[in-house]
Amino acid sequence: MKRKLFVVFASLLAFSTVAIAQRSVTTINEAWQFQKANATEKVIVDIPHCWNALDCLDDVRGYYRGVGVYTKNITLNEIDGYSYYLHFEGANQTAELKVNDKFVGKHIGGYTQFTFDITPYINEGTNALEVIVDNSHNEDIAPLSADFTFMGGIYRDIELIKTGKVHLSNTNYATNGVYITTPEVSKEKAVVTITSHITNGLDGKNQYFLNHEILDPSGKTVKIVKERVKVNGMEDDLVHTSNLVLEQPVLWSTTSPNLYHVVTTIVDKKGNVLDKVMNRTGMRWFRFDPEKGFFLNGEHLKLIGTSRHQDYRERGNALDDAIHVEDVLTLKELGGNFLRISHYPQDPVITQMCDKLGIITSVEIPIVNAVTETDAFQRNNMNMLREMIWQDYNSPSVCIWAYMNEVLLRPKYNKRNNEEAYTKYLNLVYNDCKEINDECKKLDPYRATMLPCHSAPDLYEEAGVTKIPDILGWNYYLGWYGGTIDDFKAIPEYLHKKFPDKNHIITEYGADMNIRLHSFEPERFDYTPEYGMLYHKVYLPTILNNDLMTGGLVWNLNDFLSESRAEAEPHVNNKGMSSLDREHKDVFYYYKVMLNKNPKVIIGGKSWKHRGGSTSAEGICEQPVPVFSNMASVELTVNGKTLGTKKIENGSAEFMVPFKDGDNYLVATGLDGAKKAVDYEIVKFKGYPEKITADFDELNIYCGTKSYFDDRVNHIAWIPEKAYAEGSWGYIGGEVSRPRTRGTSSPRMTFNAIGTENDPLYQCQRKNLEAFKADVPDGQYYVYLHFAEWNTRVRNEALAYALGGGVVNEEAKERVFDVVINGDKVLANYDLTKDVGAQRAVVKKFSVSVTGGKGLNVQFIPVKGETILSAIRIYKAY
Ligand code: GCB
Ligand code: CA
Repeated sequence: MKRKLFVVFASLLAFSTVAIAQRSVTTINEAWQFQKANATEKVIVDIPHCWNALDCLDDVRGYYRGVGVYTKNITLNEIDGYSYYLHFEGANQTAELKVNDKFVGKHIGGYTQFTFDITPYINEGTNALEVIVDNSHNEDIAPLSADFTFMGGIYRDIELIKTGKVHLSNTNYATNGVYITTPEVSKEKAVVTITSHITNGLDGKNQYFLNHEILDPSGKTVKIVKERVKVNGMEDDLVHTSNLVLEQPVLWSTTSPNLYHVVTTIVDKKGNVLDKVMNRTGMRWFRFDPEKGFFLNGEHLKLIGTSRHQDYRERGNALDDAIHVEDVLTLKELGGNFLRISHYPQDPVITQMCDKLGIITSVEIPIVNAVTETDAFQRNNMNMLREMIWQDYNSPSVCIWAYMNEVLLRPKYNKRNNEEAYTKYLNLVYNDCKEINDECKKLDPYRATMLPCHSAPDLYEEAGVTKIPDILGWNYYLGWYGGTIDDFKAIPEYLHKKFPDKNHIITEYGADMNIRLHSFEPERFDYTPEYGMLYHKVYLPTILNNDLMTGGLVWNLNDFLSESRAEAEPHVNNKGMSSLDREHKDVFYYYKVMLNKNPKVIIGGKSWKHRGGSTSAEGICEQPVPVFSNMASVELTVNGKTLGTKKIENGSAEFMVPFKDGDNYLVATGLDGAKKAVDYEIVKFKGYPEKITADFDELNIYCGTKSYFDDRVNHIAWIPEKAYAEGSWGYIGGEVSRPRTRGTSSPRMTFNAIGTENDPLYQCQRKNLEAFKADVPDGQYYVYLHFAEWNTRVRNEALAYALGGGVVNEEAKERVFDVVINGDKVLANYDLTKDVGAQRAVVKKFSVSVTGGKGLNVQFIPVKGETILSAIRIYKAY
């Protein structure tokens, strides 16, 4: 029998060289004409294209949500005997295709792939394509609201698929028509089921061979299945299932991500190969145990990783494959073994990469925060669900289908004033949830389901939805939006006790960390990576060390765009381990040493590009520097001098480093028995002498804060204020402005400072100050005063996510003051709101001659209300 199969296959190979009408797939991304509905002119764009790439970051509230039309002519030279399809990897959020002015079809949903059959609409020669995309808010399409920006455009590749008339289906949920599953896998054998969908575009019944050739991870053919299939004339979707068994399968795991390839061909009676596609699969089994967690191929595995959004600075959602690929490589480098593909299905290269690298995944449909009480809404959800499942069905990395992120975050009704509507709404959520979960189980009984909830277990229990999925996901931000960091330590036991028969995954945890801010006295809402570090240093060990917690996922792999946010980086959520353009923050290195086994030592502070501090008479400024390592101890030398050896605890040791102005050479040596690992770093440090000397050059002071600001725009190291002392510099009088929050106060105001990218600089201020003095030598100076009026009558859109932590907007109070520099009134009756309006960054530059050894004295004299100052730069011209 085996021999016979081999002979058949050999002849099949021989024939494949004279194959007719083989499939070809080509991207058609270049040179589309694009026009927004309100625009008068067309522009030429390339796909991937996102029309919100820039307006999602600008100072104007909102971003374009509407229609965008893409047109392009393509030339088709072989029409007879072929079928043509257009495959879209994704367009947000509805897309209607016209070919030669005729309506072909419409797709709903911004995150799943879709394919249209254009064969009936084309002719030999030039064909006009028109794609009408619309990202307007639509009550019937999820997501309705969320903490990310719903950017429009054809933001993933478009492909033209050409096949013969008899081929594997292209229109079955935009896949290539072959679905592979492994219902039963063990070390001894794997049961593999392959379901094929065949399209016959010819008249008349016919008989073909459907062949599956299975290649093991080394590329060796281990099985050939040859089946006879009979298709009717113009048969659209013939379904054929093949079952096979592989002996001693090579297993797929996170450490050895071995992939099998399945080559599927349709062959006619003469042996001509009519169509051929390749798919991947992996042999693995897994289970979730509520007491013990997750098991892959019988071995326990703590699921650790991150969630991920799909955007990038100034590209919006339109990323080339390379960045998607890089993101998954980054997660692997981190030591993560899990990616939560949230809150929607992403570019197909994402799951491909996870399969290749051995990263377990969950994929979810984009229902977020709320549901609409229409049938259309749920029908769209169900369709997206089927698209998601079939499009990633063959992916061995996908172990979980997820749905409904924090669906009860914004219930439409209030229990107290409208109990009836509230109960009805909760029932609807329950029914929708149940229908989705049932469908997952029906289409794919071999994967688990997960419902990611916000930190209100009682509410989800009340709605009954906690009973539905296999896994409960929980998004916890204790120590950020509310509570304390340490409160999280009790959460694993708490959840297990409350829902003992479920597995629990912390699907999100994180704190906002702006890469440009730093503090040695970190506190909540200062947006420094140092505060984030305190947070992660409690969350990660808690998750790692507790078997009741199946896994934990950092929110988020990268910073991501979120229009309604106005914080340290307006329109951006800063909880990423890396920035919007993928620069790593310190927490990234903490995870890297904690999650990797091979010896590593990494000096922290790598992302602090413009670092500075106030230097002593000896020209030294001592600042703490963390060194991350998974070794026993670490030694740090600075400029050739050792700072001693320290024990590594919880992944790091901290050294007080005596920085001097200029380049500082840091070398860290990790030690662990005979093992050694090294890292080095050159830190360019800007020293601002505390005692001002004759060679004074410049001073850049950030007021009303203990934070440092790394100014990436002007390449300035801003250092925190201090009180004035003779021979030195500093403020006189006043206090730090701490905006009120619900319950407490915040170290900075959160708002978009209009007219600047250096928003953080304007989000702190010293108020009621009398003066800023600097005992500078005689000479000609520029003095730059930075401020912004925080308070405005226009309220920022209430942030759904600022659960208890949000700054409370104060009513605008009148504020008028004079500024007097060395006796000259340089600003009289200055009123920021009157001058430029509230929430706008203002820099007033003054040219000052300092003579007679008097130094600089910048006085702030109130006329009405408080005086303020956010930052001051003093620069000696000559
Ligand atoms: C959440 C949401 C996520 C937000 C995150 C945050 O719970 O699921 O979409 O981005 O919190 O940062 O607030
Ligand atoms: Ca701004």
